[in-house]
Amino acid sequence: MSNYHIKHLEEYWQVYRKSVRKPENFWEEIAEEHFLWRIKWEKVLEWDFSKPEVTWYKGAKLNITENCIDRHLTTRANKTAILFEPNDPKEKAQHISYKELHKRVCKFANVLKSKGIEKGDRVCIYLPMIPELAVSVLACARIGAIHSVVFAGFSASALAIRINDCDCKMVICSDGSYRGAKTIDLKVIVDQALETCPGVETNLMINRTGGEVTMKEGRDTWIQPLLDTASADCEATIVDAEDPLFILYTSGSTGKPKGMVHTTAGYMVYTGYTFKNVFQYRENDVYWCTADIGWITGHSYIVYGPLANGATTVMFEGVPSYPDCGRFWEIVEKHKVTQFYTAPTAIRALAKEKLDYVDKHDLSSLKVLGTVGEPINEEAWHWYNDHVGKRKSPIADTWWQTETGGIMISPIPYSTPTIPTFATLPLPGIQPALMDGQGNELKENQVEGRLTIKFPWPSMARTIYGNHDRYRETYFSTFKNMYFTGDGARRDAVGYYRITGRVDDVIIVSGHNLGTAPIEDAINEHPAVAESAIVGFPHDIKGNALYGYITLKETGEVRDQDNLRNEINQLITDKIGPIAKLNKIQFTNGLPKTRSGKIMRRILRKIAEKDTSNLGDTSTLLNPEVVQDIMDNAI
Ligand code: 7RM
Repeated sequence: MSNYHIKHLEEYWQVYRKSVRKPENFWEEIAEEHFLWRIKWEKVLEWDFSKPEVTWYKGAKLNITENCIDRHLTTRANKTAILFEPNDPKEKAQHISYKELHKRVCKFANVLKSKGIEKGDRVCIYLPMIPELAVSVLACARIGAIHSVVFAGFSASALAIRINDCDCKMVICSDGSYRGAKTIDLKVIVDQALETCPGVETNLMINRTGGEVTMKEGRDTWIQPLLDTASADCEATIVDAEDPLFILYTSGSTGKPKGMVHTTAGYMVYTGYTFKNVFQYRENDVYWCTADIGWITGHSYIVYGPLANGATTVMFEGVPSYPDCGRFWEIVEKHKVTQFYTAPTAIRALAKEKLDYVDKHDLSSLKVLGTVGEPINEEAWHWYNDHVGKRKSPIADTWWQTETGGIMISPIPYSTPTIPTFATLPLPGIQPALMDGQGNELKENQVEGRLTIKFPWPSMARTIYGNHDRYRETYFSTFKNMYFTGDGARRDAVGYYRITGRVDDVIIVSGHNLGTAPIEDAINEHPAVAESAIVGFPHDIKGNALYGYITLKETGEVRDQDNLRNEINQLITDKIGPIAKLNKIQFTNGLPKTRSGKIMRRILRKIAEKDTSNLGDTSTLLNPEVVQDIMDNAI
């Protein structure tokens, strides 16, 4: 029995049972067989969720870049590690071999050192999806510096908060970025942010767009001349298993973002293991995850997981709609992509477009599809399955979080079943539990509750940077001795999990617990609907009533809105019951979304409650302009 490439459901259960019966043995075996250590661990796991303190591979010494790069040089030196596809389809793709990647990372690391960066220092990386983003992340890891990547769509104020929260000494940015037809002057944003960041000594600049920039004497430096003269040898700094590898900010229930701290050994083992298993990765595959490295999905499943396996990982600079809505499929055809991993929001956007955009491309190279980020609705799942996968590529609906570091609940393609809207089964080593509101575990099947994890896994975040109390409060205080995910889930008759969404999205209407996701699913089945979001608002009789924000497909047709409202409520009545009917329906031009495509229900809730005095910071939204429009037309 192999822990990798599990081949059928029975084998999954064998591996799974083994993994939970003796977790230490399981994770020891994987760490031994598949990774490179300078010194092995004294103990696989120590943990205490009440503190909370978790230590994996105590005493082990390693460098993650030796695992992701150096060890492949004997067998894969000329194999493409990073396949860069630029924003402009006319610009040539770059095939960066493992040998070349090694050279670029070493040179970059030497430049960091020459600028005074040492083990443990924090470096903020604010870059578009260009190869230097991956290279700079790896260069930090090479010398034991802690990278904090901030998505290069965030505003100056959002960037400044993140730089200051973890006291970054250095920023790495570019002059600008290309996104579709637009060129964005990133340096202007960085300049503005740095006005309030006194701790930043150096700003290393990468030339991408060639736009005009003002350089601040003593602080700003172009990196290229330094790279040209830097040595291509850089001894990897050996770090401790539990030394921090990176900080990544995620939004919380308050305005202040949480700097999740991930450490080295456990993160490496878990992302390496899950990458190979979930994507059924084979040696000559071309794997593509469309996320941005500014999110955890990009950290774990564009950079570290694939490279730890010696894979070819695609990095795409652009957007799915440029130069037209067939771009994803054109790239799949061009590079013969075998695994394709994207978000439901992208699938829904592309499913709105003409089918011809998909159908005209040869997608026969695809073997495995994945989704991540949100619950995927039935309609989008079927569109993905029918038109992209041609019903022959299983879809891994992967549930996980910034905090979990890696995929937690997901089908294993070609082995365990896939079911629309179900993330299905926990991966080996993961022990989920569902809890009721009173803190009791729901042990049966066919139950719905709050999703928790009972036992540590190697890639869990260890703390919130500078605020361990908030870490304990947020994740370990709701349920004793358990990690609380903040999500709700249902377990069906055979034990498969369906994530129903954040539990803060549960609305109690006349004493009934209603999840927003199933109602939205029902609405989205209406042929005129593109997207919807449901929130609650106070109601004299029901306690709460439902307010629906609905975006229609753009067909140019004029529709009778009252008629549509009736049809939508009829659909809800048919699918869920009259209790879930909407009291108010507002048709919108768009829904406010985070940059990673998650609907910001907090803002919609405030508008529904007619409390718009304090909407919080909307500058980090993908589309801040829709907020005003929604407020103006609120019911
Ligand atoms: C990887 C990532 C985490 C939150 C999580 C869920 C939601 C993610 C799924 C999902 C249903 C999925 N990290 N979520 N994946 N919900 N099905 N397959 O997205 O930190 O940015 O977000 O995203 O609510 O708690 S994240």
